[in-house]
Amino acid sequence: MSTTPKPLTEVEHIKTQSRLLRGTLAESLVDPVTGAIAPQDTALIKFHGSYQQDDRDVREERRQQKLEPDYSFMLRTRLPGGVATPAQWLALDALAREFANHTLRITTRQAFQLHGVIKDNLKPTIARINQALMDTLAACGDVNRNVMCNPNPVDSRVHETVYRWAVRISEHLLPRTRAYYEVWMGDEKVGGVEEEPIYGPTYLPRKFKAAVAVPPLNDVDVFAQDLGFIAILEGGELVGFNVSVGGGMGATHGDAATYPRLADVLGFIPPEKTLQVAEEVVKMHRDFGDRTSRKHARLKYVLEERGVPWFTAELEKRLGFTLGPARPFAFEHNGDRFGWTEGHDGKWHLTLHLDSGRVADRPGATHLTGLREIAHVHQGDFRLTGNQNLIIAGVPAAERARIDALVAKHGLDGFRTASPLRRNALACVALPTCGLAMAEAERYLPDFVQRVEARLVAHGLLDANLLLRITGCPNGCARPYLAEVALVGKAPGRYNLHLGGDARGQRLNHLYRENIDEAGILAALEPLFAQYARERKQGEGFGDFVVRAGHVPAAPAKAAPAA
Ligand code: SRM
Ligand code: SF4
Repeated sequence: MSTTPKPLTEVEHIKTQSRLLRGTLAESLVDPVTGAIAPQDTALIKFHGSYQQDDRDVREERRQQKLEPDYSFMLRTRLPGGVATPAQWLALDALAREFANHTLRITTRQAFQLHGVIKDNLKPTIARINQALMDTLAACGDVNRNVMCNPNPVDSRVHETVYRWAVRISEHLLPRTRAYYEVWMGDEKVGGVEEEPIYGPTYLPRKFKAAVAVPPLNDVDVFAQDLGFIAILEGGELVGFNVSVGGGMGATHGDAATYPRLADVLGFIPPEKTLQVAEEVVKMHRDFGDRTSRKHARLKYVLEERGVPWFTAELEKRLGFTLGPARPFAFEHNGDRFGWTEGHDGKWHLTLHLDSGRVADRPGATHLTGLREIAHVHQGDFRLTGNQNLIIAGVPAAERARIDALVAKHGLDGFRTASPLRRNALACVALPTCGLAMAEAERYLPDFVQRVEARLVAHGLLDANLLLRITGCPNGCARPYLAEVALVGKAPGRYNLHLGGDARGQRLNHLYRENIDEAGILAALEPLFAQYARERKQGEGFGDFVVRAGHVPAAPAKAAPAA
């Protein structure tokens, strides 16, 4: 009996015909009839670091007025490890005010996003990002995305080494096409045959994400990544990495064939094998990922369906060497540490909390202006965290007072008074820019936190380090399935409530209540908070407690090899 092969997805055809990501982007950009680009180019522009969006707050009104949607573009930088210089900050700040919606958005992958850039302004914006020695290449699309790295320079002398590896992984996995420079910088087309040695002409079946973690901090949520490198230090030196493969968060409501998955630790490699391993894992995604269904195309499904032994054997065959046994490691938490800390070199680092990573000027909280003023005087660098926060890093002791004064003047000192709940919380962008949002997230977070804080106060729990994450849909952009409490958008004002993550990024939570509104969420949490206040053990997190108390099953944790 012959079976007809399933057809490739539409995006595969677009990539095939795109002449290595050029498509008709150049023509689309100069089409004066519409603020949009041609439909096939909306898939391609992602590889260049941009998404076409429209303002969903006015979508219906414009439809009634028979106007086209209010199109604009989101731009995302590629910024390995989230390190930016003050000059780069100032360049982005200027672009935010000149061409975008007067905000900068720090993402859950340590990058910047600009929202609201109209088509005519895309080219100058991208050109200026490049002039500031950053780019947007491969920030989105079916390629390796921004490589995350533990951003904290405080504890470890090897941090600089580890960060360099994140940069090298990012650069090694960049697409080689000149399309980006032709379309955005007006470079001449160079003659000869162009090739994509790693990706091939159709790139990957889907997005690919990599991160480097430095235990005991798992602030990059390494097990949520397609590919993870867990730094192993001995005697304060980097001796290599444990390699983890097959993590991912995205799911679709009502489709059991899609699910979040934690990566598996495959084994240990010395540092000099890092790029080879990264390349071969990417190539395995290229070769084995499902190109017939976008929902089933992530590497995690290859791992889950073919199994870890098969994956490891195939990887080792391609590498030509075997991985060593995974080395012991232990993660303590996946959050940020706020306030000032002194680094090993006597410099100081100040971690600020930013609600959902949004840098804006609001009454009493002039964060955009404040960080601009800080960038003008700051002598170190900025480090974007994977938790949407910001570290003003490398401050000489004598400069601390000046930074403190600016932080206070512009209301950036919220971290000093905010509850742990507020400081740790993440929310994805969602409405009004995200085309996939089913419910509010970033705009809802402050109100929701306030309501939960009131209940925590009532139970004497305001000091609890509760990890809350909210997303406007099940795609998982704020990695909600790792939170102790997560709201996953289902419809306007309605969410699925997930409970039971471990705040170390090593255990998936579980669906606890489905499709409930705010009153339902608070009512569901109320008895759990009461019981937690009565019965929590010393140092026990809320996620661990709800599992121990049997409110949700204990999902298998990604345990570290025995120390
Ligand atoms: Fe995401 C799609 C925002 C991190 C999983 N994500 C989107 C889009 C581009 C919506 C779209 O496709 O039209 C969102 C744009 C919203 C906007 O208006 O800006 C969007 N994702 C974000 C950001 C900005 C969320 C944030 O609040 O910070 C993060 C940008 C990261 C970056 O700098 O690169 C962001 N997205 C993530 C993460 C977290 C991570 O990578 O650590 C995930 C879960 C991990 C994973 O990939 O499995 C994530 N985003 C998704 C998915 C689901 C993918 C899947 O496998 O099913 C989508 C939808 C898709 O790809 O079709 C998506
Ligand atoms: Fe949009 Fe959903 Fe991602 Fe939130 S989780 S930014 S709603 S795609």
